[in-house]
Amino acid sequence: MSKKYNVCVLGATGMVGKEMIKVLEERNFPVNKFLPLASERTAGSKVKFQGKEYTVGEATPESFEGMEIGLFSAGAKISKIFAPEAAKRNCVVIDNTSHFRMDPEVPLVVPEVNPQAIKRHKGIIANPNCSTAQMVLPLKPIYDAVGIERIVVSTYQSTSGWGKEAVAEMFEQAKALIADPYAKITAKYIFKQIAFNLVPQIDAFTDNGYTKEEIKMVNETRKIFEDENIQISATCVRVPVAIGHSESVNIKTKKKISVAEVRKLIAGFPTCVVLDDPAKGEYPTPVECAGKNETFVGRIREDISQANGLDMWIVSDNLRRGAALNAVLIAEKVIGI
Ligand code: 3JN
Repeated sequence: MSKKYNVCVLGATGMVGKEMIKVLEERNFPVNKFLPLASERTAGSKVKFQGKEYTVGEATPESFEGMEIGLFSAGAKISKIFAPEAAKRNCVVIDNTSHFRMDPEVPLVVPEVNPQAIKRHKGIIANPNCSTAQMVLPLKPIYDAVGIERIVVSTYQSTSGWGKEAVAEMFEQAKALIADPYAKITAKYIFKQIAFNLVPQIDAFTDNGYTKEEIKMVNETRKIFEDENIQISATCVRVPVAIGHSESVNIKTKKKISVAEVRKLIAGFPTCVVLDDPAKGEYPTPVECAGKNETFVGRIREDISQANGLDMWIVSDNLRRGAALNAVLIAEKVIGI
């Protein structure tokens, strides 16, 4: 019989944690013991795995005793405390928070893009930010074929990226505004009203005017491509969509490449799908991509404003591709399947 692993999910009650459990099930990950964990705040609630109900335990350093794989998504502060405790006990942590992403000792991995980095791990492997993960996938085959000099990206990020409270807030605001267009809206989780609105702020502002989310995209993309010379500028925007992040991406390649060649390269890259037929009005939207594992690319066209410029539209399920699926794919590589 092939080996099965003791797997814990820290942050099991959150949107990403729940998706992690679903993806482990769907992919038939070889689980021996399953242990859902959370911080003090949500421990005690119930989750289901393979038809069995489990009570979510409160994470303590000892929880990781005997665990072999830990999928973490309970926030950066929790990861900071518990990831080293788990790693110390030989539980390989795949961490979905920003805490370890830029640590030179910690590989930052999208398995289809830089699987070679996994081998360097010392007990902790980082999952990129959801917006970075879905962007680097279709860019990777272009990067390998002709090089990328510069990336300018604007994101259209769904509320689930900020957690279930943000999704609920969007629906509550929408309900109030449908009942009364003049309803007074007070934003609680997202920085401003999100229903029927756009909010060009994700995470806190930094000193240079960019938000942390935007800086994450810059630094993480460079780390994953192992290329500090790529010039990157990002604008991250929250949009009133529940699941699925979209990105308008403009790149300047080092050598010229045709749109037909780009379509072929992306279509041939694992887990990427080209949905791009302007004649038929075909392109991806977040609603169509939610619940799916693939990263969808459309609107691929030559940028008419510069030499070697390309524009494209990249859409993916942020909870899956940007988080849960990416983590489970890393775990599969760690155990060698
Ligand atoms: O809002 C999104 O769409 C993505 C948000 C990600 C996020 C939110 C709060 C804290 C992160 C992240 O994954 O980078 C973090 C964090 O871990 O710092």
